[in-house]
Amino acid sequence: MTTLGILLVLVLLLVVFGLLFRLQILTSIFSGSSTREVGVSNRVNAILFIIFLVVGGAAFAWSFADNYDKMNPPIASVHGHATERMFWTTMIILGIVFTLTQVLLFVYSYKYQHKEGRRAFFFPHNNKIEVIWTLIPAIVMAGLVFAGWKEWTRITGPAPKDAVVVEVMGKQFNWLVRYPGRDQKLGVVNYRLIDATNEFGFDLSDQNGIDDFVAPEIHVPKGHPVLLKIRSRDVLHAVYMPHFRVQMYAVPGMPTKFWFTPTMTTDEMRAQTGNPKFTYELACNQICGRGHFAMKLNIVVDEPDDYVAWFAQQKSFSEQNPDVLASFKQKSDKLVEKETTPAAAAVVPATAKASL
Ligand SMILES: [Cu+2]
Repeated sequence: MTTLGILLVLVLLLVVFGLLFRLQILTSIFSGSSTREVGVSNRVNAILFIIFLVVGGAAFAWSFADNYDKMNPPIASVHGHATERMFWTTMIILGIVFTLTQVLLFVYSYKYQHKEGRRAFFFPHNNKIEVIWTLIPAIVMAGLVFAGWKEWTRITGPAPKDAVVVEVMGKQFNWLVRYPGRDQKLGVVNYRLIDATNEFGFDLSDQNGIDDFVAPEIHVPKGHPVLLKIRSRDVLHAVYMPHFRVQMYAVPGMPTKFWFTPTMTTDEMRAQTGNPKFTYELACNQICGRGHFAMKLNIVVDEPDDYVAWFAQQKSFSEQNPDVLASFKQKSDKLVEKETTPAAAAVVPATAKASL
């Protein structure tokens, strides 16, 4: 602590000496006993500004054009077209303002570089300019925000009643998928029940969960609304489905949702892109740990008939894991026994009293 104090005092002393030295130079300049040396670096800096503007601008344009296709995969959802339109409207307006201000910034730095004898123009205030550059951006921003808010509330509002429900749960480092069975109701899950077999934490004492099934990939029907129910088991993840323009956080302890309507089947997209291996993808886009890069899931968009056929083939979790189902049956049998045996019922309050 003492050493730190001494070091601090030394640094402060150095700063004070530096300021005194600078003060001395300034007084000598103003008293006329010394002239300020501008040197060649002034001109070099001015030229570097222009070089940076041209080279930097060209590099930006090249990287934008080169990555355009990666940033803009073909749209395969209904709302995707609206969000895309909004994105590009915002991008064009901001792009024009950004280019204009940056070009002026660098060109003026060059144009108004130091010249002997030239004095800066004193221009402290102008009401007209203040009003113009406050009102115009405020109106434009309000318009953009309003359009965004309108679209966002439409997308994130309640899903249509007949929507296909799919639950996606993020975990380090993969996605788990659960579908409600024929009853269209997802059963209760409990994180305390999670183990190597019961990865979702199915509570099979809830009848709604008996026909729920898990799937290795997401299947959805074309032209039908899909409600994604999103959860996380451990840390923050994010569901990112670029072709559907869907992105939503998967937050531990806070379920989120997103509904969308796919417009192109996987086969149609394969034909359009000319890539026979094309698959829609759900990727995690929230850095969540060392296996984050591999956190992907395939999505298959089927024709409605194919989807129905796929759905019919799926076996429920309880059917595939009779041991887990049996363990719940045992538990409930014991509970029934306890409730119906008067002796057992009498023991419970007695022990509870004793423990107090
Ligand atoms: Cu991740």
